[in-house]
Amino acid sequence: MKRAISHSLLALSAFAMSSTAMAEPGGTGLVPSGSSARGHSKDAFMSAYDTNGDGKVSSAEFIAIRGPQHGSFDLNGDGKVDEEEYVTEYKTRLERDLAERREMQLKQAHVRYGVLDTDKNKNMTLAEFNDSGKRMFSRLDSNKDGVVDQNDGAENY
Ligand SMILES: [Ca+2]
Ligand SMILES: [Ca+2]
Ligand SMILES: [Ca+2]
Repeated sequence: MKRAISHSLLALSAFAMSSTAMAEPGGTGLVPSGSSARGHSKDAFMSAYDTNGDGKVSSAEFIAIRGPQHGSFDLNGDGKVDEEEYVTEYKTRLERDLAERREMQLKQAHVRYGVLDTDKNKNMTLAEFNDSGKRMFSRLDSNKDGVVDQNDGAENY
């Protein structure tokens, strides 16, 4: 049973990762997609600027992207980017990312419910809820003394 649950949790995280990966091509290609999550990482830099996909970013390749990137911020096309344009562009991406994350989290809540509703009758009884709680508790209480405390080595359930 323990094994079955960790498999479904694995499946869950694999699902989460594939949803994120599928969301990536939705980006403009000009601005690092998902940069809000990955920050200033080299990976984000490479995926944004390595346009010919040879695993290297030459300074020419880098500069070639900067112009269109600046243009993507310049919403009124006057060749300059004011603060509002810059923040609006970011806000648009942020809201898209949050909407995708929200959808993913809700899908995961449905998956978790499926795991909790053991007999799949679309009602989670207290007994079913407690079964899941017992598994959680017993995984954390790794020395099996009936108490979860610093003497238990398990870091997660
Ligand atoms: Ca402008
Ligand atoms: Ca049920
Ligand atoms: Ca314990």
